Amino acid sequence: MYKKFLNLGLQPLANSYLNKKNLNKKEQSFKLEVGVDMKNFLVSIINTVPKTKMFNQRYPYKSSASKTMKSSFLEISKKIKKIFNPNLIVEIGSNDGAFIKNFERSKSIGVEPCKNLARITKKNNYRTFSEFWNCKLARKIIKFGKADVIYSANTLSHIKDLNEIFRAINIVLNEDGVLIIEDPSLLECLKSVAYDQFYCEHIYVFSSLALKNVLQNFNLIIFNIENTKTHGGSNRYYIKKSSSKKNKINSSVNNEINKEIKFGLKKFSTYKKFEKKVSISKIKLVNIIKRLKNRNFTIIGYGATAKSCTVLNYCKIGTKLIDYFYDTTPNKINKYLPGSKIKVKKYKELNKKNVDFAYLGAWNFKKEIFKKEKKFLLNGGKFITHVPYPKII
Ligand code: JHZ
Repeated sequence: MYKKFLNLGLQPLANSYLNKKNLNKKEQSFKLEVGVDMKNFLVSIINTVPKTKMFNQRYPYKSSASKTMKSSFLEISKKIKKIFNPNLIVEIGSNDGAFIKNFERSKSIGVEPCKNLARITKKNNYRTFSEFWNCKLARKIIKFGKADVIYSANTLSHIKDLNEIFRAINIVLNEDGVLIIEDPSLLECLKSVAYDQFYCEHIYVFSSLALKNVLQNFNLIIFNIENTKTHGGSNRYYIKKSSSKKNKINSSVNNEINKEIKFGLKKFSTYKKFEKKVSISKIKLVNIIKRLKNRNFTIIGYGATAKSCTVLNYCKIGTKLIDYFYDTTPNKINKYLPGSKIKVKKYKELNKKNVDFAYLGAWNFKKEIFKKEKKFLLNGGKFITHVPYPKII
């Protein structure tokens, strides 16, 4: 049972970009509320959307759209090869192949339910199952052998049925195999008031504490945790079957859990404090943008992220405040952000002549973006962010 601590209002589906012709059609919306299960400390959105509404043949997000993600996938791939040298690696949520392409075709299998994305890896001759991850699929996969490594970044947090996920993983994983999960960290999300980590697709924002509790129901155990910088601060969990004698549990696991407990993840008051910070963040962000708009500055959005959908709709920021968004993803261009209906334009290098301020929708790639927009910054251009608190940079 989830105890509600945050209400982010009525929200459209975060990745359902609108075409010009359906701009005036009523969008589907759902109540975005977040709660915590005080038994296992799992944080989840309360009303979930059926998976086929979110993940289908029109899914726009491509992992390869950022250099940061490509290099993060390359780094972890090298590490996996060096430490685990898998004969078979299975990736759950292979998207456009940003990770799996670092492995030999004969030694890898991708799973990607969004057909438009699966088509890309299939075309590159990677074995790809365009299906949702479940036990039925797991039984199909093991015809190719059991996996020494199962890798899944930013995907398991998107699947509601944790029972089905981990039962299927147990079917596919070798007795001494390793499951590596990478997802945004709840601790980082709360610390940096990144409330936009909550949207329809992010059913869970995991903590080590919660994941440990959930995994023990499936005889799975975390043996190593790494903090990574991706997506605003994520955790990479290395997990094995409890029966496996390989891979000793190292101190990172207790260290991370203790850090989380010390921050207060076991106390409901921590979550209520977060709620308060979120409502202050909203007021401050809207004030900054309105103040600038009243002075006739041009404000655009940079990176039409799924996260932006939560911010724009929760803060009621629309076309009167933000002129348009720039994004590098072909599938989003000339479409409109859900709910706020702000147009997404094809990315052009920022130019102080026509842009004064850029709101960072992709704040998680701040470093990469600032490097790319050095000229804009040097010429007096400014960014606006709401993470960790609303400010002009
Ligand atoms: P990014 C998606 O969330 C959805 P989003 C999903 N639910 C999830 O968990 C994460 O991804 C992993 C653009 N961009 O990664 C590209 C530029 O335009 O923060 C992307 O559209 N210029 C699966 O959408 C967006 O920003 C740039 O220089 O919140 C980034 O999206 C860069 C770096 C990015 O994920």
